[in-house]
Amino acid sequence: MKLLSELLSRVRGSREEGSEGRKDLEEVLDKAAKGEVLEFEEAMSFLRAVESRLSGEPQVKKVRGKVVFVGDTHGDFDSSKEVLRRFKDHKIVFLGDYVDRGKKQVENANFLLANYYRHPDRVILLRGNHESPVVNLNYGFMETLYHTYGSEWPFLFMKYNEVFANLPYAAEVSGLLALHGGIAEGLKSLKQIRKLPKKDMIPSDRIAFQLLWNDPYEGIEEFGENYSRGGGTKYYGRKALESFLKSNGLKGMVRAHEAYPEGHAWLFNGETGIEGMRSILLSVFTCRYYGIPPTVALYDGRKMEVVRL
Ligand SMILES: [Mn+2]
Repeated sequence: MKLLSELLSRVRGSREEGSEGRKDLEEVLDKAAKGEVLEFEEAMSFLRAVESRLSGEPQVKKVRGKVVFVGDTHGDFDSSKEVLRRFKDHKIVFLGDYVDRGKKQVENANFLLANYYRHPDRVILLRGNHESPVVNLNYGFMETLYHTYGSEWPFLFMKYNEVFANLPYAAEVSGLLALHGGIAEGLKSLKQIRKLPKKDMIPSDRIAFQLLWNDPYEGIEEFGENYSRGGGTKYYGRKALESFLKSNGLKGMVRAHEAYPEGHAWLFNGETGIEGMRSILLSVFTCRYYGIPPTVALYDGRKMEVVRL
């Protein structure tokens, strides 16, 4: 935490002001949208533009129409690219975890952020637990920036994370709740998510933290300590999810965060009224670096279909 605050004060200092990248933003966006690694000044002006657009996003995005849900990509630029190429007539809800672990983290982040910037109604980016400096300092992103940008890495590390802190926590997609980890203990209503503070980098809010970190577990009904992740994270059970969905007029939930062997998993039996939705919770994972098939889910408001990339 001390390192972070030192970084913050350095970045907020002289370098950011008065060193505007003069390159035409459109040109920079072209490069980023192809997943290219940008030069330092280009990257800063690109990220400032994306941040300003994201800062106007609500914490719960409302999405209608034909949708693809995409789980963790973790630097799997190829999967992200494939989704945009293959599902041209769909809106795409990315469920978070764009950086850390994989081989093309900067490329993946730039590609997704630039495509969001240009098509904010088609490319919806939600926040994952790795879109936080306390996580991506330790799992690969910081190192990647260091190797890419040398001594300038702290400025970009903080700027990417300022951008990430503006990503919405959830989406409401034709009766389904979509988010990275799951429901939180103490969460009763979607309104609570709508009111969560923006720019909460860590995040410090307990509900926000759990939305990004929690896992489902068939062995409990309500909430329990999540010993495998620790640090205040929780497991949620079928009853907890069922009552949250019911009291918020929702049919089911789609989340990511865990790499099941099949690339997806159905959890918590229950009726949704949606064809192909075999239970009230679908977990999906899309990164190809985990030895599992990268998987997405298609949903048009009536029917759910799991598809391998
Ligand atoms: Mn995750």
